[in-house]
Amino acid sequence: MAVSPPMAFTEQAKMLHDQIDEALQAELSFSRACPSPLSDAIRYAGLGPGKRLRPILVLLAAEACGGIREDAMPAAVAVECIHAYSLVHDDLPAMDDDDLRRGRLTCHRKFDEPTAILAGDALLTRAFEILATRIQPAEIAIQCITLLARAAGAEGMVGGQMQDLMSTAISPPKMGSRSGTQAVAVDMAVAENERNLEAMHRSKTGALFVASLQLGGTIAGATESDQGVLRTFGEKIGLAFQIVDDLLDVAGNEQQIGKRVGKDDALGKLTFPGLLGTEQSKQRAKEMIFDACGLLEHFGQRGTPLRELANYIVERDS
Ligand code: GRG
Repeated sequence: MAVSPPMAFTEQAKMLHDQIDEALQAELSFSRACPSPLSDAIRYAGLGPGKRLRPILVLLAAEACGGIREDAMPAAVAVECIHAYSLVHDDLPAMDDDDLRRGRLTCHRKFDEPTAILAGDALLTRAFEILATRIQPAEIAIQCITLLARAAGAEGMVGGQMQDLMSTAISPPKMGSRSGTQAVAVDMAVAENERNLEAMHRSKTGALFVASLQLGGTIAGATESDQGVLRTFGEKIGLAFQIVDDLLDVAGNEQQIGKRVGKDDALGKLTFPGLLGTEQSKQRAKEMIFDACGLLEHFGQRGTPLRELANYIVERDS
């Protein structure tokens, strides 16, 4: 019997993307009890042309731990619903006030602000409905609900968003003729800013990456050591993802990324390129991905797709 060659990662990712979208389509269908402007807004936000990175992480983590993709699909869809809700709310005038997302009008610009707020609320609640009703046995469903609620909530993504709203960079002393004490003060301010920035992103973006991997692991019956590897791998790729996101905001192409660029700088936000410079930021992201990929040795061959996804995260241009 002829053995088919291994599928290239881009083809595999496209296939996963399509399978996720099919499942998302089904889960974001509503009865007439949901007013049609609301279901239109939910589907606009939930099915928009995104990369589906987080649900792909759920599926690949499940497979790395010896599980089956189909069993992990409800959790993949639930994570994407949380992600879509966070984007809708993040784009609102009270938050980042954006008019472009995924190459199209943001939800509140396409519909209106109250509808976008409600669409975000509905995506958030749908995520937990999917976990509660589609995952068996109930004990695993409860573990998944707990995991995702913690990652998305006040001690995770929402808390990270609050840290972002509160964040102000500590200004290092002005450097004229830089004395020894001044140099130490500058280094300390930079280190403190870096710590704050990393802590904020660990919650705001990283928590959902980690949760995605752990949901996949939980459904596949991962061991504690599998989960430990997935957690550290998720933390590292989450941070690398954010560094690349900051770099794209500085030098990315608005059309390719599908959102406004240069906003971080205009708002005086603390960013990795702002803090470390472009080259050092790129280097940092590459190191994170290198370390993350090393951890995947734990899964042997089954870790290969996660490795390829990690490399995509640092090489992406959108
Ligand atoms: C709860 C209001 C609220 C916000 C949560 C995650 C978050 C905080 C806000 C999202 C804003 C943002 C742009 C964060 C930077 C990193 C990020 C999540 C980028 C978008 O993710 P991609 O690139 O998006 O995976 P696609 O469109 O591909 O799904």
